[in-house]
Amino acid sequence: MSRRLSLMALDGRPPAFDTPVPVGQLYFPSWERYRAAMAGVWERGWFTNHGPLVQELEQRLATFLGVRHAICCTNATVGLTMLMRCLGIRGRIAIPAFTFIATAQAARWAGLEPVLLDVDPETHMMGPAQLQPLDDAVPAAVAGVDLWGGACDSIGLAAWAQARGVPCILDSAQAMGVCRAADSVPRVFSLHATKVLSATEGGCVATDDDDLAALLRNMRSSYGAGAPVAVPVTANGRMSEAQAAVGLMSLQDLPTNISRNQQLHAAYMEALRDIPGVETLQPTGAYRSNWAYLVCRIDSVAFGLPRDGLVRFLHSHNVLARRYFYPGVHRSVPFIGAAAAETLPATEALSACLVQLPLGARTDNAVVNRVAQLVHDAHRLAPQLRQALQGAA
Ligand code: T4K
Repeated sequence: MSRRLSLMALDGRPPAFDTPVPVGQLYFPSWERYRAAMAGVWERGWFTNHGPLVQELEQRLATFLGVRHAICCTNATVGLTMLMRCLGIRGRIAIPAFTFIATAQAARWAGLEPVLLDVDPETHMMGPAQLQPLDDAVPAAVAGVDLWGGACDSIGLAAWAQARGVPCILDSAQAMGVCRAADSVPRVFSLHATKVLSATEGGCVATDDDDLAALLRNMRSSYGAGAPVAVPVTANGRMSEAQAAVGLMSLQDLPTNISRNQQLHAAYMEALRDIPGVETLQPTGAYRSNWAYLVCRIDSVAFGLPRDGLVRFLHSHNVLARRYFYPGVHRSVPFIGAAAAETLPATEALSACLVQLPLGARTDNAVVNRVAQLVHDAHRLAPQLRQALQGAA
């Protein structure tokens, strides 16, 4: 899908937006706050290696998440890889095929073979029901993935894993600020710029397990590790002071940004309500969402255009809607053929019909209404757009 600025949109009008409107959260502190935070870093002359800001962020995140340990690292992909290595998992790990490719890539970096499973067609997440095919071929571990500001059934996944004596972990890259029923599953959050809590890049592994935390700190680097613990391999998974400074400000702003998201999400629900073939999804499985994702399911027959047609129309108006997750992991290099498409009907269907619309800092009520109006227009102009798309193909 093209991200170029268009001169003329697919319906022949000038683009609705002069500058691209992205889907990412992109909530950042003001330049003045950033400058003050960086001045402190420069004054201390301490830029990385588990400095005071990383230590403060770890403490604040542990309190916020209600866990004994929050271990900050470079990004969630590195955090997932380190977690898998520290748990000593060898062999096969069950993950959903409907996830960001990073879940599977982390497994690969950890030397594991991902077993790609389907997801629930309603929640879009893998739960214990999807693990059933593995009852007779138990993998070495299970990794659930939280999606769309919701929470997967981590208690069910953990119970399945525990009954078979294997570890369960969570890829909670998208789930910072999501409140769920308590479990004791170690998990990894992303603090990427597009996430609701951002350190520009960053990740955080959360666990109550003291031994696991010690392993993670030693594997991440020798700095800030406390007592030395033997690990199979060390990495440089450190978070810098500059990242932590942004992360601390972002954590301070998190409640405000989540409420803002919630209000914008409700505005989208209202504005998209009556468009045939468009279903706007609510987060599932959590008792409080971070409202960071606006996901619509497009029924191409009722809407008049396939999902990809809508995305191309929106891009031509500089709305950078995304097709997360297209394609499924089983159709992405290097995992092509790792699972047969017939075994993944929900993944196949979801990767063909979901679209994410902009939410977050670059969005306000006016943007929501204009984007929703464009979706209305796409439905109304569907026959004309189908022709334009065919011509452009
Ligand atoms: N597991 C799951 C379930 C995940 O969703 C992710 C990441 C991970 C694991 C791995 O976490 P990390 O290792 O990244 O910490 C984006 C994000 O890069 C990625 O973090 C996220 N999930 C994924 C779902 O989306 P891209 O490559 O599709 O999007 P990107 O970076 O092009 O940005 C999206 C939009 O935001 C674009 O229109 C451009 C705009 N943008 C982006 C950045 C970074 C800006 O305007 N400014 C910016 O600084 O992956």
